[in-house]
Amino acid sequence: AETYDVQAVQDKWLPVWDQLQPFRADDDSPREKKYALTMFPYPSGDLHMGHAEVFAIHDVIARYWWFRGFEVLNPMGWDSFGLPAENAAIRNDEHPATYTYANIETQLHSMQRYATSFDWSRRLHTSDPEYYRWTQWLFLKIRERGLAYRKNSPVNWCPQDQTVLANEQVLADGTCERCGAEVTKRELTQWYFKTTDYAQELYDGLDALQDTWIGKVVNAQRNWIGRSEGAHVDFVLDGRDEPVTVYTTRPDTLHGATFMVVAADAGLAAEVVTDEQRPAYEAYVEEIRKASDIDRLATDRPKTGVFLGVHATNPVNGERIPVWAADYVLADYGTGAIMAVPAHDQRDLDFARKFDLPVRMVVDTGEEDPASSYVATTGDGTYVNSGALDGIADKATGIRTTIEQLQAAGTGEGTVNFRLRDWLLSRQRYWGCPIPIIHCEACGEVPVPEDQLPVELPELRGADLKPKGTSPLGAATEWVEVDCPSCGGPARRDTDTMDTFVDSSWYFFRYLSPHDDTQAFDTALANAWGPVDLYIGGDEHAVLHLLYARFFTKVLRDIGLIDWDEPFSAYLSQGKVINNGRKMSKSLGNGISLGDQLDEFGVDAVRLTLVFASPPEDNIDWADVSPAGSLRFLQRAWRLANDVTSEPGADVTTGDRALRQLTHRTVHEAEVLVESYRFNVVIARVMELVNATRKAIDSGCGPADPAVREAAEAVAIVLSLVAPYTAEEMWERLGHRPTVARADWPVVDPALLVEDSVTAIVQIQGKVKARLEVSPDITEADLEALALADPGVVAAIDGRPVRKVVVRAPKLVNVVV
Ligand code: ANZ
Ligand code: ZN
Repeated sequence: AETYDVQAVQDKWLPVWDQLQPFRADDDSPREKKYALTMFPYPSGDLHMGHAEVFAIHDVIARYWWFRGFEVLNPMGWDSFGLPAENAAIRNDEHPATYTYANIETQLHSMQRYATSFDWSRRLHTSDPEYYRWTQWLFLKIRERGLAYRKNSPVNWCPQDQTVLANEQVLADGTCERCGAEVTKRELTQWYFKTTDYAQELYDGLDALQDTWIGKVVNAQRNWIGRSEGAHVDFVLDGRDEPVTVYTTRPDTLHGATFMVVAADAGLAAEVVTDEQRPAYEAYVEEIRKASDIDRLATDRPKTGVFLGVHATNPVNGERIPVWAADYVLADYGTGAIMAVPAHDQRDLDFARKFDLPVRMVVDTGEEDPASSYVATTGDGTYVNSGALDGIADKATGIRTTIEQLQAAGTGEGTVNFRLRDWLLSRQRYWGCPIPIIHCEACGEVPVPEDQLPVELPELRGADLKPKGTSPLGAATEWVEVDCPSCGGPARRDTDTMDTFVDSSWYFFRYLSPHDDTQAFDTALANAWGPVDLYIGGDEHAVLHLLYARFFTKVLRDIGLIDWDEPFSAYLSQGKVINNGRKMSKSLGNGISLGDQLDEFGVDAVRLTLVFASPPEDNIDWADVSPAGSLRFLQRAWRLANDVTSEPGADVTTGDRALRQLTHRTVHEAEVLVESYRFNVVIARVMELVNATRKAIDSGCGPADPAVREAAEAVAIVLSLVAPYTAEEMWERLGHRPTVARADWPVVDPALLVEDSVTAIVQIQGKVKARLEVSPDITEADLEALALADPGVVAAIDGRPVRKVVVRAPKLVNVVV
């Protein structure tokens, strides 16, 4: 018999699809629109198993939506600026553009062979001038709204990549997200986007996404934005006119504030320190510069600090408390100054203990006094030593009362604080979008006029791009030195480039019209297609890309370019492909090459394996799955199509009922399962249908029964969601023209979903007293019980003793009284 030649089938259908373009989205289609988006890759190397997984999962949804009558926008492009490409280019001693565009071609070819349903007419690259022209335009719009600015401050610095990093790019252990080097601090002038202006909205918007964003992302963003409610409290310092404001979430503990701490590296500490204490202070600052924020905030770290020589006055009781500088208070959080309440905050208590400062309990929780236990009590209790609060036993009342008191005295007020910082977006690297600003001695910052965009990246062929701490663009003298657009005098271009996360914050708008040279995107199109109905990507972007894209969306709305608020209505984060329980890595030598897998088993078997392995959000251990088994299954499915002998369009109503029921049940379940992302179960159901159809052909109704054709066609259609080549080949062998991807989804007949039942007759003394709908395989005992419980039967028996019951399941019950 003929065998299934996987590679031949692939070679056969790829050019056919290329010609048919079945997935081109029509902006003017009357069909309801769906926007399916999956994260676009960095062009570093060829595709890997991770891409294969996410594309396979994503494709199920996109293809399913086409089947269900939607017009589907499913675009793809490349996030082609950025450090990975630049570092690789330096390693290979070639220009980043050469490296980048060569990899894009490789990846494109692989994606097409992988039979993804992307609409290639929408393809874009963020490193193309036609794209970044609009990135620059958006930067200028954002700046016009006062949401882009430059400031000098201590910033995260990666000594390996020799560039600044956004807070979001520093991992929890204080290392660089890209290269793993220990991140340090540097004082630099950098560009920022004012994400903090949107902190509240970015936070509130998460509530509505709670149920449709699958995975940990919503909580990760909540924590990152870090909203807390508390109070600003003003403390007057000896010899200083302006009071110092602290931020506290526990204003109710004000009576327990026994000292004050200001961030050692903040301007305030340097300003208020007395001459006598200055040498000690300066030595201390020198010592702490090296530590990361994470280290500094850690509770288990020995506390360090220095007395600044001044005292502050507590506004609620007039008490004078010493002012210290320490590194466990961060300069850029809250106000950079705190009131220390050692009895009820462990870090303050550790500090008090180290420097022998007083500890005063103001909330009695029934536990041992923190002054002797050295364990701060943070729970609820009754206020003590707290003036008017004494005796109150409720924290909310304590906080409210204190805030009212402060407000009345003009020494404080309730406030909301966010952990979120502004987004540091400038980078001292070459391969990125140039910042469209010109610096003029006379005019200051001057935006490049819109009609002069894009500011093209100079080629710098042969130049040394190795990171040096300042942008390599500074060396492009001819490019840098320009006339000021405002006064015509000599001026210099900004030499920094933008973080690649800027490029990817708006790419889903540009897909709508990637070659439009009159605007970034068309508002009507954005409102018609947007927001994205489902976005699929990895968890690693939880707080970076997804937060930035949300910020951009809100700004674009406020500029009036769109009328919606959130970019991604639903989000699904896929698990990782691992091997032998470990992340794939060079050092472990456990990497799996996608190319090898595709050569050995073919595209469909790899895709099927990835989708079948687990629910999409779980990790897949390649050691636990069987692409060979997937391939055997695909061959079985393919053989069904060869065996069918009825003609297309045969009357199915006369077909084998049991097989028809299974077919319709399978299609119906596939609908429910796809919509709830249980793609692996869809495949399990199709496998059952394939087995049943095989049985029907070999030892049941036979290959000529129209029910067999109906089943085989349903298999081809549902299977096309994951195994498009096999499905297309089946479809052709079943007598249809390509492409199965745009075939009519089978219409489920509800009558075939109902379980079959039979009518049982209940007789008393030979007379019919009731009819019962029961399962054909009901037991005698069940049928008897059912019959005797029937109200009609009970009434007919009328309390007489039952002498005999004869049961002939499932049809008859005869009762003798
Ligand atoms: C007094 C107090 C008493 C505090 C108490 C806590 C417990 P979240 O929830 O994260 O916003 N804090 C304020 N600014 C700080 C800074 N720049 N660096 C380090 N710590 C800072 O935390 C707010 C609490 O963290 C504030 O409330 C303050 O300590 C501290 F029983 O004030 B609290
Ligand atoms: Zn000027």
